[in-house]
Amino acid sequence: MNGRVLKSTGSNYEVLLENGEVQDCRARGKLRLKGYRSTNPVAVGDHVDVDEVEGEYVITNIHTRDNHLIRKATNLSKESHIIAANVDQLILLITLKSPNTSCGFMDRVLVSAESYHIPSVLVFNKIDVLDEHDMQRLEDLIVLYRGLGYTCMSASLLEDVPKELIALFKNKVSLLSGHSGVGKSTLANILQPGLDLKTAEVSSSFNKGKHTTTFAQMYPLADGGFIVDTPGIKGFGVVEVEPKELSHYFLEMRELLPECKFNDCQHIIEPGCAVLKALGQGKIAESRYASYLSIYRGEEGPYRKDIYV
Ligand SMILES: Nc1nc2c(ncn2[C@@H]2O[C@H](COP(=O)(O)OP(=O)(O)O)[C@@H](O)[C@H]2O)c(=O)[nH]1
Ligand SMILES: [Mg+2]
Ligand SMILES: [Zn+2]
Repeated sequence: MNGRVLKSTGSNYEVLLENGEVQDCRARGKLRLKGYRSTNPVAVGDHVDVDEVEGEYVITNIHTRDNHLIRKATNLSKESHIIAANVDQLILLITLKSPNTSCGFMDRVLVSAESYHIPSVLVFNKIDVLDEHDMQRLEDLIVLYRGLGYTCMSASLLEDVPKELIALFKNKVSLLSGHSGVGKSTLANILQPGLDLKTAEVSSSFNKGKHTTTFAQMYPLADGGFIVDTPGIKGFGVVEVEPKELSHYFLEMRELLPECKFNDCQHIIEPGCAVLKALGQGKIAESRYASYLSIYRGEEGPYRKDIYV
């Protein structure tokens, strides 16, 4: 039988089977997808084969993953923990007021998602609280990020919810990301009344240094699709990308890379750099290049504490 892992608690898995039942499963010993050195063999979002033997359900096979979110088990460890697999999209909620989301934060999340091969959609919320000046900033940002190829939309979730926003989630596995207070819980509740994402609550205790052992979980939406909740995991924004690879995850830089004079160009001071040339011509936004430099130099910024999925 085919199934989809909804929840993992270390050694037991909740799997949605193709017949619509949710069953507790264990994984067959030594089950492991080739090429992974993770502490957990089976991850939330995995497509699996399940066998039923005398009322016991056993995961016998993991299908190849389209993508996966991964964290190092500890800073020193080579082993990693797979947070979730086969995520279709990241929905990044942004507010320009209460709270303000900086370009630096947005770019960190986008680069992070890009490095996991997860497409992102930008949703600007709380437009009801914006004045004329903020509205201009909003328009500029939408022009910038649409120009990069990202889908952008704006909303005021308390007033009315755009149909296109709801439609985004249909039959997709989505991660909701954004600062605390941007409206993640509000949106989750609109999509699935009663859905209580743990993200914010656990994340705030996480910030106080408490250890949390809560596991990621995938919640089915009534209209089809899933939201992945990753309590306590600041999986986005803390970019785990080698500095020399970083420009691959800035969409406007990626296409210029073959034009840099040096193969190993880092786009900082090198002669014949196509990125610096495009920056000088105004073809790359200064805010984007500033984000590039900030991530490249390993600056986390004061907003780091609020970062979570
Ligand atoms: N003015 C305004 N407030 C909103 C909007 N969407 C959500 N809020 C409010 O913003 C606060 C934070 O929302 P919440 O969903 O808890 O954010 P979360 O921390 O990202 O989960 C709540 O008081 C919401 O009612 C909106 O479009 N406009
Ligand atoms: Mg919340
Ligand atoms: Zn260059």
